[in-house]
Amino acid sequence: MNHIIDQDPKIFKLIEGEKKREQEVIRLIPSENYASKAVMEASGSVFTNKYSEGYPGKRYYEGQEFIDEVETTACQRACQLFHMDHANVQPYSGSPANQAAFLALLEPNDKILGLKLSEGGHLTHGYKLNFSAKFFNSESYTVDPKTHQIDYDKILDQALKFQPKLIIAGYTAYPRTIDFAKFREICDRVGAYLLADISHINALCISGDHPHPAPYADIITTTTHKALRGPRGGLILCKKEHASKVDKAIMPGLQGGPHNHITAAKAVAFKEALSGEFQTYAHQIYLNAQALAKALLGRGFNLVSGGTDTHLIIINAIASFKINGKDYAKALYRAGLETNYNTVPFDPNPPMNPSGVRIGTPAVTTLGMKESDMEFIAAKMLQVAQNINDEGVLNHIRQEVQEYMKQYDFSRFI
Ligand code: DSN
Repeated sequence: MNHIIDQDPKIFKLIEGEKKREQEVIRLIPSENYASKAVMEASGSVFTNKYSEGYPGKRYYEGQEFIDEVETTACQRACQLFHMDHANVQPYSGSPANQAAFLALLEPNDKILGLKLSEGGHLTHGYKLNFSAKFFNSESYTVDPKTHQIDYDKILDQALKFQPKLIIAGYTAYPRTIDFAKFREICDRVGAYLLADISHINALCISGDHPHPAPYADIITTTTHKALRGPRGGLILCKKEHASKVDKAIMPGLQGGPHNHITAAKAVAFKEALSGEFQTYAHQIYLNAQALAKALLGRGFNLVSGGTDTHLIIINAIASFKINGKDYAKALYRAGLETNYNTVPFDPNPPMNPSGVRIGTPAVTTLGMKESDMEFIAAKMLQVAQNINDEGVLNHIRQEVQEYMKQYDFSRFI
């Protein structure tokens, strides 16, 4: 940082502020993490200077001898990691990856079926204001009102009536196991493609703590950050038969020049994720989420679906403490615990002021937290709920959290 400090002290100061913040708060947003310094170095490398529209060996610019090998390596590693025939590492993030999957498999106005946004689906899975509903004919399935879990029989009935050309499985705020085999059966009954968006569960699919969609999905999309711990970016994996359509959908269909520095960082992250150490980390994410859910349930918290099978938990703050999700998340943050507010299934409240708070264990697991640390987190979360309007108590908890965080070694990331 010894150049930016002189050249742009304002931005330098803001970066330093964020560095300090990330070391002082307990980061529980399930889509966030700490990327390794190796990933950060690659993403800050000279590859940011280079244009490479096209694919390795077929570019429109000269000077590709290094980036071609980087991109080929990233694709090979991604295929090995996710057991799929073909990888495209160029998507700028998860949303463009989903757009490209649609563009590859569908025509405008084709029918798509995805989980409703307010029940855990993603914007790009058919939300009315998103491209996925504006350019395609979208219908949403819902979770069961009692169990808050996916009801496969109901989805089959809906699919038989609606006849979608694409069904999306894989979510942003759904804490339970997804049965990709059952989704394949439903897709086969109606002749639909299966798109598995594993952005949230990517690491658990790698470690075997969540079933892998590879045998069942036509296309898999994922972000490369979140639990996977790479740079901010997207990835598409597919069967051989869809490879050329997927590549054409990304370029020229949707994007221009790939972000080569991010491609390099993705390659580094995939190498990390192929290691035994990553398997241990990903399994610990799962164990920590189990321990955190148990610790919260033991303290009277109401959790959507009654718990978790994955890395994430949704607390119904209204049902737990008669506090709305936004107020609770804001109080938690004042006490040094970072979460995001989230709708709960069939939420009577609007998305900007919903009933729930979403938490997850990837970032704290990266730091080295174990099951016993989840007791500390649950205890502090209860104390915040019980003292939501007492700034003195919230400040005291924040100091305790800052002290607690001093035991972790951030030099690997920051
Ligand atoms: N916005 C992301 C998340 O926080 O889960 C999903 O794309």
